[in-house]
Amino acid sequence: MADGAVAAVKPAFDAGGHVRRMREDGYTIVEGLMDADQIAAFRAGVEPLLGHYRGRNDFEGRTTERVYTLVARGKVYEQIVSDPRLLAILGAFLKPNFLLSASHAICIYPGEKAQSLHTDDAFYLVPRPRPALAVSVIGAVDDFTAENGATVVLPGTHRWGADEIEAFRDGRLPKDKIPEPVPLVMPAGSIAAFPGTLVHGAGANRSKAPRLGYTNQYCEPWLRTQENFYLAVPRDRVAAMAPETQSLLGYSITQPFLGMVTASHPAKTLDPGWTPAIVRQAVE
Ligand SMILES: O=C(O)CCC(=O)C(=O)O
Repeated sequence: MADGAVAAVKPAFDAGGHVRRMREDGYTIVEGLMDADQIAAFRAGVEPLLGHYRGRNDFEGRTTERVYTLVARGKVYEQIVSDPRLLAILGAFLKPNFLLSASHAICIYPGEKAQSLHTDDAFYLVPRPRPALAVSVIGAVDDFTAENGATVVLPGTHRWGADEIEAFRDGRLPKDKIPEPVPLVMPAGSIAAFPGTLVHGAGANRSKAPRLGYTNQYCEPWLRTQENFYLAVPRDRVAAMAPETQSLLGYSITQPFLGMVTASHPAKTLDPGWTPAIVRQAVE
């Protein structure tokens, strides 16, 4: 597929419309990415893991709990990471064999304050304005409301240059240059997708119930990912995943040879009995 083209998916799904909204407004919402069974499976998978930790800093959220490496914690998480509708949208922004960069559940408990507004690809030090080097997905497992901490976005800020970003961060940007914040109110099962250049953050949870959601973030295949999935996910688990998910986890080659394993394709490491060449070829 040509870079920037929109892949074909079921005719009823308007991937091109979502891509257009992301380019124009900086975000889009896809309702129904998870059905009721998937939502139930999502909850069942993370509930035993919740209730033990809190964020270690204001960014993670001190009244927020995150479950990292979500993709490898059950089938439903693999499905949502590589849903064909989502891959069609992502393929319009990122080069073939783009990677999963981060995958975690985010449970925002009542009383949590708003997360500081930020961009998700700020650590890739390529000057702005620029095309996104990453695309973020935020998914709703509970309904997202303005009261319970729905993600807040500043539409159009994906086009901001470095000067505007810095002035905004330092509180120097005139108020009339800052777009009205939009809470991403959406029903459970929906996702919001936006380029990594868009200013956004989790909202404050002023409700009486936790807000369960998740983020899956994707990046160009020539960039370092936030989570190191090669080390985090045992190879036998990767071997049992769909080829699209394996590719997202880095078991793919970016032309001409980024990602090779001792001059061979990384997917070969998923064969039973594979041993590294440096072990096989060891000289006594
Ligand atoms: O949970 C959310 O609504 C957004 C979280 C977020 O933006 C982040 O942690 O980078």
